[in-house]
Amino acid sequence: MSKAAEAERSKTQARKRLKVTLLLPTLNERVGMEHVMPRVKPDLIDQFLVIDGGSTDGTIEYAESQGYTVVRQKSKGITGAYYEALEHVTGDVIVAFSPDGNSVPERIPDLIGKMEEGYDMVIVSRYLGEAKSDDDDLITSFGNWFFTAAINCLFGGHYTDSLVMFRAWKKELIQQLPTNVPRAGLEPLISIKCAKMKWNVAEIPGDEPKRIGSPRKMKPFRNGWDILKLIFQEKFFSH
Ligand SMILES: Nc1nc2c(ncn2[C@@H]2O[C@H](COP(=O)(O)OP(=O)(O)O)[C@@H](O)[C@H]2O)c(=O)[nH]1
Ligand SMILES: [Mg+2]
Repeated sequence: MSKAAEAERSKTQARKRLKVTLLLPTLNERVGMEHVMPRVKPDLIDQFLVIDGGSTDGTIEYAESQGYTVVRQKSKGITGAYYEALEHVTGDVIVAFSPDGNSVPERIPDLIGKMEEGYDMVIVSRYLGEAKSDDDDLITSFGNWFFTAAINCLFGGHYTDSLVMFRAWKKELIQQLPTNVPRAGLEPLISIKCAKMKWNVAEIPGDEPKRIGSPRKMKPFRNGWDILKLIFQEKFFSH
C-alpha cells in the first residue's frame, strides 16, 4: 500500500472511533432533503436520525426510503423536537444538521475532524473568517450579532456564532440540560452551558446558503424574545 493510501486509511480508522449521529429536524423539508442529502458522505455517519414535526409533503417517505431512522415528534416546536430525538441517539457525537439548504454537507468531514481533536462542541460559524450567511435578513443578522455578543459578555463565551444549528457536540452534554424544555431552542442553551462550564469549544467557518423549498419555520421576534428570557434565566436562576 502506498504511503498516501496508508495515511488515508489510518485517518478513516481514527474517524471510525467517533460514533456519529447526524440529527435532522424536519418539518416539510422534502425539497431541501432531496437536494442536500445525496451530498452527505455516508461513511462518516453511523446513524441518520430524523425527528419529524408532522410533515405532510413526503419528507417522512423520503427519509424512510433512504433507510434513515425516523422519529415522529409528539410535542410541538423545535426544542421539543431535539429533546424527543435525544432519547434515540446511538452515537457518541451528535451533528445537528438543517436539511433545508442552510447547512452545507461538504463541511461535515471538517466538523467531525475537529471533534476528533478532542473538543466538546464544534460550531460551523457563519461569521468566522470569510464565512457568510445568504439566509440572513436585517433582523436575523442583528439578532445573531446581538445574542452572540450578549452570551459572550454575560457567560464568558468566545463565540462568533452562538445560534446556528449546524454544529457537533458530545452526547454527555445532554446531561447538563434542564428537564423542562426551553422554548428558545437548544442552540443558545448549549452555547451558554458550554461557556459556563468552560467546556472545550471550537468553531470552523461555514457559509449558510439560502434555504430551499418550504418557508422558514422560525419566527424571529418570538424566538428573540424567548432567547432574551433564556439568557435572563441562565444568568440569575440557574447554575
Ligand atoms: N421536528 C421539527 N423540526 C422543525 C420544527 N421547526 C423547524 N424545524 C426544522 O428545523 C430546521 C431549521 O428550521 P428553520 O425554520 O429553517 O429555522 P432557521 O434555519 O433557524 O431559520 C428545518 O429543517 C426545519 O424543518 C419543529 O417544530 N419540529
Ligand atoms: Mg433554516
